[in-house]
Amino acid sequence: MMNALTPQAPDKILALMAAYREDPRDTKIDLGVGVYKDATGLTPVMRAVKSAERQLVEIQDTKVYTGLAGDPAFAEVLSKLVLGDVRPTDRLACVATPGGTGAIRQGLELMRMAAPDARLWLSMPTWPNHPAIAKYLGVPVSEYRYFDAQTGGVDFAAMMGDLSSATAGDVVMLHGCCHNPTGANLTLDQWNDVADLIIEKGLIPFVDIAYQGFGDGLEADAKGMRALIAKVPEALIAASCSKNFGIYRERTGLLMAIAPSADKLSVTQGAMSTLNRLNFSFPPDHGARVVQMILTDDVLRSDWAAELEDVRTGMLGLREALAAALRERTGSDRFGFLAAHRGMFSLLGATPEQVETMRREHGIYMVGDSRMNIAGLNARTVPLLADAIVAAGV
Ligand code: PLP
Ligand code: TYF
Repeated sequence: MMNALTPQAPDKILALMAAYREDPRDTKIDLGVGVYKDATGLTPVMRAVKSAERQLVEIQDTKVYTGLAGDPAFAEVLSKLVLGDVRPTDRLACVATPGGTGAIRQGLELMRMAAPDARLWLSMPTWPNHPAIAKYLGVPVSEYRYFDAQTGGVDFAAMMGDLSSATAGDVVMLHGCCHNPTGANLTLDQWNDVADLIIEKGLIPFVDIAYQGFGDGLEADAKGMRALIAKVPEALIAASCSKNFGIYRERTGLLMAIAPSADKLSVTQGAMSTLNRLNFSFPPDHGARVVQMILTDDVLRSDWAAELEDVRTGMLGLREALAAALRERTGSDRFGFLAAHRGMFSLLGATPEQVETMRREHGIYMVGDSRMNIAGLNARTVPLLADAIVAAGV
């Protein structure tokens, strides 16, 4: 059997992580994988997570299976955090999943089960796992233009133009906030326009939200998505707790499906629970329980929100410092988009050769498409990166 296997294309982001680790230079700078790092380069366990975990060890008296959908208390609090006051209680089906990736996978499985001929529309560019999972599942993919390399912003006219050729029943993947890899995001007005197009064309939105709290704040980051959800009859939402709770390896995510009417809730929930059973039976519970404890305890919740806010403002400060350092060196505002972007990532706009030069000459590791993880910087390395960008002729 194994004789028939052929080599699989490696995940470029994860391959870069390995290359960074093997580089012996102590001056190297890691702007690769999307993991938050503090000014000393560490990814600490958040205070509220540590505290909830300590309590959990004391109070947990069984580790028997949860339900196929995971703990309903987790789904309730996380769906409230994501959807806020547009959460449609009588139409909302949820399953806990292994991370946001698991939620995307289960959402695409649901799409394939319900509408095998529907196309999935992905932004160009997007997180590489979106097309990879869709392709593996045999879900047909179309791309819509999204990023304007000239301005570093969203090419909204092109996006709307491309989406207007989608067919009723097609699914449109949207990044809820902090677009990966570009860092360029829709305005609230643009979210509303996308919602109107989705309704007019009979499309189904699938929102991937993996960075709530990393852009403009927990509530602000959800605003556009909520405006969309308030309008559309059906939707899928994949939420990840990996980044905003810093619990990457606990694999904590939630797939939410908004059914078109309350009488379709039970069949939707049943399909989602069955898909969990067919893929892994019960979802991981530890991270979900920690998140649920934090979100339902006033002290833990405010401490978590405060620490997340420090993470967010720290990244914003680095963005501004980098844009300023480049303004100083180039005498232009050509890189001003770096300060306007939100989240962990920005697409710098360097060629693959320039990315390679920066890696070889300066030990700076960014993804080949010139995606930089802003959290990989600190006050000392911002000027080094600005020098390298200018030296590489970006
Ligand atoms: N979606 C996007 C756009 C991401 O960048 C990530 C990565 O963190 C995820 C989803 C899901 O991550 P995880 O499976 O670690 O929760
Ligand atoms: O884009 C990133 O860097 C993060 C982390 O297969 C990640 O989303 C990268 C690749 C992958 C899973 C997670």
